[in-house]
Amino acid sequence: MTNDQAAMTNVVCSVLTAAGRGAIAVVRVGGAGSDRIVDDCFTGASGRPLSAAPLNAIRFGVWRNSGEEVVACRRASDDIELHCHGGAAAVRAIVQSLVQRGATESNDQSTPGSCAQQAWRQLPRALTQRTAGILLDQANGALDRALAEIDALAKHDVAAARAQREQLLKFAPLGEHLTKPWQVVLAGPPNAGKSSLANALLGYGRSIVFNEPGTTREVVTTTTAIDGWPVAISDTAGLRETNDPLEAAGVEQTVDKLAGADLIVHVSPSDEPTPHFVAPDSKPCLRVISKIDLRRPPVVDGVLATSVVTGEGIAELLEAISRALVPEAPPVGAAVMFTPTRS
Ligand SMILES: Nc1nc2c(ncn2[C@@H]2O[C@H](COP(=O)(O)OP(=O)(O)OP(=O)(O)O)[C@@H](O)[C@H]2O)c(=O)[nH]1
Ligand SMILES: [Mg+2]
Repeated sequence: MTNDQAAMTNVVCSVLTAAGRGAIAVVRVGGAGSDRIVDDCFTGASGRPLSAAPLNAIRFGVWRNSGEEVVACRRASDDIELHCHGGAAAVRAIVQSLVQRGATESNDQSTPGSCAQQAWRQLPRALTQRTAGILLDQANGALDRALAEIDALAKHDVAAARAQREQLLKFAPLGEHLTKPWQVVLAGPPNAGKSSLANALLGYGRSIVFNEPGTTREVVTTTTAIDGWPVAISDTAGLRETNDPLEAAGVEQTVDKLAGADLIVHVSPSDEPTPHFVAPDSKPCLRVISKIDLRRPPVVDGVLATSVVTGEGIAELLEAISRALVPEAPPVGAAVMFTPTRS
C-alpha cells in the first residue's frame, strides 16, 4: 500500500444488494477519498473522471481491472454508488480493487447497534420500492437522529420530548410492514363475487370464478403491491352454514384467516344483499356492494360499490385499501420505527 493509499483508509465500501442471484448489484463507496479511489478504477465513457461529474448525474463506463460495464453516480461528495452486473464475480472484482486501494469492506455503514445498522440489514428484505425507500432513510440515520433528539429534549423539555415521541409513534404501524405484507382478507357469502374482486385487485385471473356458490374452498393468498405498499390478498370460501364437510373446512379456514387479518373487505352482492357483517374483534373493515351492473344500490356513506364487468369502483377500492392501511404516508426522509423480520 502506498502512502497515498494509506491516507484513504477512511473509505468504506459496502455491497447494498442482497447476496444471491440478481440482475444488478449496487456497491456504495463512502468516506473521504472515495472520489480518488473510484477515479483510479473507473473510466467513464466520456473520458472524464467521475469526480468531475455533478452530484446525482449518472455516468456509464468500464471498471478497469475487470473490463465490466458499470454505471456510477455521485450521491454526495465522497459518497458514490456503483451499479454493476449482479453476478458474484463482478461484485467481488469491484470490491477487491477498492480494497487494494485502501478501502475497507463493510456490511453496513453505521454505528454498531444503531437503528441504521439494523435498517441496512433489513433493506434487502423490503418488499416494495416504496418500503425500501423508507428503510433507506432509516439506514441513512433518520430514526437514530430522531431518537437522539428526543433524548436531548427530554433533559430540559419533557412535554416537547413527549410530542416528538407521539409524532414518531404515528408511523410505527407502517414500520411493521416494510418487510412483511399487510393481510387483507376478502370475505362474504358464497357467490358474492369475492374471487372476481380478488382477481380484479390483483390484475389477473388468480382464483377460479364460477357461477355456483361454494366454488372457493381453500384460502387463496397472493402478495401484491397497492400504492407501493406490500399487501397479501386472501380470497376465501363463502361464509355460510353447511353440512358439506369439505365446504365446512373451507369456512373454518376463512374464520381463521379473518382472525389474523389487518383489514377485512366484506363483499355483499347487490342482487342478494346479506345481513350486516360484524367484523371479528372490531377489526377494520371495508364494506363493498358487488355486481352493481346487475342492480344499482342506493348510495350509502362509507360503502363502496363495484362491478368487475364494468370496472366501476375497482380503482376506488384499491385507494380505500391503501388509505385504510396507511392513513398518512411519511414524508421523504422521515423517521419511521420499524420491526425487523428474520427470514
Ligand atoms: N354481473 C356481474 N357478475 C359478477 C360480478 N362479480 C362476479 N360475478 C359473477 O358472480 C359469480 C360468482 O363469482 P365469484 O367471484 O366466483 O364469487 P365468489 O364470492 O368467489 O364465490 P364462492 O367462491 O363460491 O364463495 C360468477 O358467475 C361471476 O362471473 C360482477 O361484478 N358483475
Ligand atoms: Mg370464490
